[in-house]
Amino acid sequence: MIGGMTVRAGGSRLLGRVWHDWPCWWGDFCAMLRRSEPRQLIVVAQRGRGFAVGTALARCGKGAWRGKGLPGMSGGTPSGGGCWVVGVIGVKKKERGMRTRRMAPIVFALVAMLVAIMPVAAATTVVVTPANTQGWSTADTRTGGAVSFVADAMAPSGVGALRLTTNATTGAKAQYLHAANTPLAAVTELSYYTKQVSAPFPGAAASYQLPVLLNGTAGFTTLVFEPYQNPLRGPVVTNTWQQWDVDAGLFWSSETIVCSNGTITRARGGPATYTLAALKAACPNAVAVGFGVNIGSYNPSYDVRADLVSFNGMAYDFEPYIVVTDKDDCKNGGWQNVTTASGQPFTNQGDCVSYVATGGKK
Ligand SMILES: [Ca+2]
Repeated sequence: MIGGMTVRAGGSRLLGRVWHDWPCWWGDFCAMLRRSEPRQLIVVAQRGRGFAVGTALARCGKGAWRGKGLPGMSGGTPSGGGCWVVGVIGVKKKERGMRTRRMAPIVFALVAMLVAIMPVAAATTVVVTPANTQGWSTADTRTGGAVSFVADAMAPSGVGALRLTTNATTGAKAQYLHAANTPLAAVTELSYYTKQVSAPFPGAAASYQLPVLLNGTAGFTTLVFEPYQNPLRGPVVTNTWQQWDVDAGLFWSSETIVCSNGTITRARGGPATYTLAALKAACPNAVAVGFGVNIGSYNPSYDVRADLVSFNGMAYDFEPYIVVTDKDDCKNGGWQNVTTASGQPFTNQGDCVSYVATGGKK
């Protein structure tokens, strides 16, 4: 493979270029993408021992995935194993329908191959911004509740985090969820970071929510992890980022559901009594249909933050903006998607390139 070449497959152009500095497994389907190119992409990548599959815009820098402020996947500097993009499908909109059908079996083959030879990734990160929410939505956010993206210099990843607030009413609720379709039996890793900024209750923090169908296609309930109900995980400390090992904790259920091996009893607000193992044992056909964070209802006057919300090894890094790190990110309209380190937008491509070239002056 020769750097800079456009690659072709099946007569349709794959967006991006061959990245010649990295080993690649899949011949014609190996390409690196420019940030400014369309986001209807499926990327299969390996970084170190992990891999990621998803709709994302990934970019490998020379020798590194630059972990901060990139859209799509990022995750810091890889250890020696390197980074392979083994399958990329990126087509212009008018070609997409045809290409999606044709390429799907190839993607599944790639995924199967990766699953067969590698453990599940421990820490693949997807950057979520207001402009590119990566499948997240405000879901059941109600009057008086709000979800926003804020700068936070102490956030565990990047330059910011997700903010959830409720006003003084008990009906206020703020929620941010991502869809899933994963057998509960296959759910092994759940975690997130929270920071309580202010609240009337010492243990207040965003809960980790896991909407599930406990009987596979029926039996909907939401399993809820709340940091203050999990004393083994430590107390909530105001104005401090804290990571919570959710899969090792206790959950309460929003509904009573009778499963094949036991009944899960509703306990809205707690106490949290169910381990993940107990839920899997009682409800062997359960499917996780989403995950995310929530405050309310009956959590008035909360101001809390969350970041690196992780589901089965895929961590979501909430960021208010994307800081430019490479002048290539400015080209082909890309300047409109990136900002200075302090979040200031650029006025044109030249402004953006100049900012990078001068090491951050604007
Ligand atoms: Ca962040």
